[in-house]
Amino acid sequence: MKLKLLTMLAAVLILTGCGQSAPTETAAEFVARMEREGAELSKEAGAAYWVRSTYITPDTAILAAKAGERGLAFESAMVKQAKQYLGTDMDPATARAIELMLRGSPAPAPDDEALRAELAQILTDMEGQYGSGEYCNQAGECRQLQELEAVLAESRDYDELLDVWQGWRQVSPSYRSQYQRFVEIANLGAAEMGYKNLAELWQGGYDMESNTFTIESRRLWDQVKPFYDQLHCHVRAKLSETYGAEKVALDKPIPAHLLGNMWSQTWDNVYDIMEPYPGVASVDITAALQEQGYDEVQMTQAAEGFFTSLGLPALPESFYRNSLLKKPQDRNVVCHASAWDLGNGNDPRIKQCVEITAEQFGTLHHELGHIYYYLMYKDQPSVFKGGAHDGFHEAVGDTVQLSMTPAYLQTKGLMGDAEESYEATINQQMKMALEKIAFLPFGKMIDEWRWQVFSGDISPEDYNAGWWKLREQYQGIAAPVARSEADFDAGAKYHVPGNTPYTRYFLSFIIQFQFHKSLCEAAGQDGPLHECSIYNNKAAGEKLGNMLAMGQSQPWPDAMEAITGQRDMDASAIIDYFAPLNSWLEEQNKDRSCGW
Ligand code: X8Z
Ligand code: ZN
Repeated sequence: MKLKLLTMLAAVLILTGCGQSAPTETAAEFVARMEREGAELSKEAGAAYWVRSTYITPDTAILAAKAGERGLAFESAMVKQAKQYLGTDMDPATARAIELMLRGSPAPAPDDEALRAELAQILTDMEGQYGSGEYCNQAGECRQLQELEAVLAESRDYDELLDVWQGWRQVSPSYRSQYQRFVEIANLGAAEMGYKNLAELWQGGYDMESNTFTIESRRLWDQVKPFYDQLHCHVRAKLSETYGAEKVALDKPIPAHLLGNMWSQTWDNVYDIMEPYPGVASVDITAALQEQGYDEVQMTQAAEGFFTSLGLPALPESFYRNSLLKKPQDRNVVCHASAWDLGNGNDPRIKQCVEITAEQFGTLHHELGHIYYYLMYKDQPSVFKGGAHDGFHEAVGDTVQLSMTPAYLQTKGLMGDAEESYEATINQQMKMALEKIAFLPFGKMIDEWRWQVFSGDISPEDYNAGWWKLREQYQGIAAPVARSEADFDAGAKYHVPGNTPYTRYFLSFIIQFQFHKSLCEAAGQDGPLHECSIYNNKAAGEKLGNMLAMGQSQPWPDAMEAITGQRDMDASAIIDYFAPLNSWLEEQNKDRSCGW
């Protein structure tokens, strides 16, 4: 296999006298060839990665790293040749393809065999360590991430929460030095591609200059920050009532382990503490799913049912055969949920250790959103298979969930009579805000940290201090116990060892409300946004499906226009959506002193 690859790479380039390579093909021929060869290679890489992620052993590490190495070599050769067509005459589709090739991947390797191998191995290894991580307490009981997360969600015992919060953070220090090495190598790769560093490459994936994008994402954060501050103020006050002012001080950041989530990224698990009007219109979807005996497959089918109600196609039969929906008992897998576009669009799968809970039901919709994107752009050439930008890909399944209103849940038998009152609205909005608004600064700060790490503004000696500075600045939360540079708390979040860029989720949480608003208009609903459901509406489904089918063939503002009629990302839809809660929070906070 290796031999074949090297022959292929040699064929890509003909060396000229001065060591510069000159293309022997037209740009369109080149793009067509990359399409064929890339498809072959991604078949192999897809198979290796899938097996690795669903079967973590030293053997699968070797296979995945080797496949990764070949992928990186292909990418280097492709980029080298693609560069040579810049500024030449090309038809628009070829020009777009060349532009996309030159964007690079989240971990570009330098053109050096040894460094490529090292990079592929580090990436495989870090993800494997995260996936098989466990915390064994002093009594010798060992628990994996999902069990620890369940404690964070359910326990209200300060010390028990602290124990699991700290416990999970004992896994990541072991790959801190690997992460540092990853940064060095990938920065070299980014530099070879013509970027200042990997930060500039990551910021460059949005059809605009890197620095324009950073300004744009800051603009969106500034739009939503006042609302976040209101929510933070109220949540801190309630936690202080629950745990006492000596544990949760009213003028300080919130201790990170009290928010119901391992990373304090969404706070809806502590809704019970926050419920504005106790007992009004309580919804317990977890209980409903469990009482009705849903299993993993039935939950997935229920999520599929939402998409098909919009007129989108049924999932292929292979989806259920090939997906991993249940955590295997006999081996380690990467449980962090993901969607896979295998078999050139014909074999889409998800990998999710489904538990029978409302949260996991939400994640299933999220993952199917990715799958429906794959299905809709299946006939595009592979370079155009991708979200209009990565935030679009993340937003599809979440957009659909915004239509899971109490009225919808009632028709599905997952909720009793939907009560309609001001109190019911505020309760429901609180629950949603604890998920959607609480997330925003987290969605923003993860890459703020990585951008600074890649650019060198945060040096390796300051990884952890830099992390907590941003956690405090953006989220207003603090570590509950002293941290040091022996820790690697950023690495305790999947996307850091998994090297998945995170700004995509920040963007998604904003644009999904824009999508929801426009799809509701297409469905002819003109009531308040939080009451709208596009369930069963074919006009909304068609609008969504048409946008998805564009893939990344056009710059994202075109896709945004296709679905919303506007060309910008904009937070006014999310702010409108939560208008009732925003006023309620302002009233609650009027005599409090907010901020940290
Ligand atoms: O990682 C995910 C998905 C897979 S793309 C499950 N999400 C982010 C996270 O879990 O941190 C979805 C929302 C945020
Ligand atoms: Zn996702």
